[in-house]
Order: sequence, then C-alpha cells, then structure tokens
Amino acid sequence: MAVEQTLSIIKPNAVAKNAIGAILSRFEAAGLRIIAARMLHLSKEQASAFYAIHQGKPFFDELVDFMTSGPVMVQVLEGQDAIAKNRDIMGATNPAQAAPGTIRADFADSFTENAAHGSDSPETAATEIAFFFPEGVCVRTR
Ligand code: RTP
Ligand code: MG
Repeated sequence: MAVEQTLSIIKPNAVAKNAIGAILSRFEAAGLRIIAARMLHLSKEQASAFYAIHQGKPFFDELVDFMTSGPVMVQVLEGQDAIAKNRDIMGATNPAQAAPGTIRADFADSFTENAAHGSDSPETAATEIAFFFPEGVCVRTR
C-alpha cells in the first residue's frame, strides 16, 4: 500500500440534500485526509471536458446535464490506498448494486445521480486533480 491522492466530487444531488458534511465525515472516519477543496457550479464545457472519456456514450448528455444542475463540492483525498479506499466508501456505480452503508447506497437517486465521483487509477487521479487544482494542493503541515 502506498500513500495516494485521489479526486473526489460530491455531485449536485448530494449537495442539494445537504449531505456535504455527512459525506466528508465518512472520508475522514476512514483515515483519508482532505488536503484541498473547492465548491463550484460546473459549466457545460467543464463537465464535458471532465467526462471527455465518456463522450459518445448513451448516458453522456444526461451526465453533463446532471453535473451542471447545481453546485458540486470537489476535494482531494490523501491516504494509504486512497484511490481504492475512496471507491470502496462510495460503493458500486449503480446504486442498486452498492453495498449497504456506502455513500451511493445512502445518497444516490439513480444510476446517473449517484452522489459521488472518485478517480479510478493513479493516472486519472493526477489528471483530475490538475483539472480542478491547477495551482497544486496544499501540503500537510502537522
Ligand atoms: P465516477 O466516474 O463518477 O466516479 O463513476 P464511476 O467511475 O463509478 O462510473 P463511470 O463508468 O466512470 O461513469 C461516470 C458516471 O456516469 C454516470 N453513468 N450513468 N445511466 C448510466 O448507464 C450511467 N452510466 C454511467 C454515473 O453518474 C457515473 O458515476
Ligand atoms: Mg469513472
């Protein structure tokens, strides 16, 4: 296991439910540290660029519409095995298959409106962190 950084997004449906604190608490309780964070309302251009890998797929337009429907909370999580750990805490992409107690089981409304995003590899984590934090992330001081 290595110390990793991963990009996490609390999606618009979970922000609308007032669940930012509840979700961030789960990351912290699992030993992940929030080392950068910002809240923003994505433009169509930003959402399309962030999800460019899914361009052309049947769910793409719905995904972009959803991701631009309200503000999102974006954070960088750091810790041992952070990429896999975050995806475990989120649960399966399809909330119907998400294990009880996971973020998606508790806060998703549909396959598209599934409450959270997490990077899926060290390469995508680096790209996604740079997308939202081009100035870099702050360093732990204690
Ligand atoms: P994410 O990127 O958001 O962390 O989710 P993921 O890796 O678990 O899933 P991915 O395959 O990357 O899909 C990205 C997001 O697109 C929406 N989606 N909808 N209705 C559908 O069939 C469908 N498939 C994907 C979800 O919001 C998913 O998280
Ligand atoms: Mg993905």
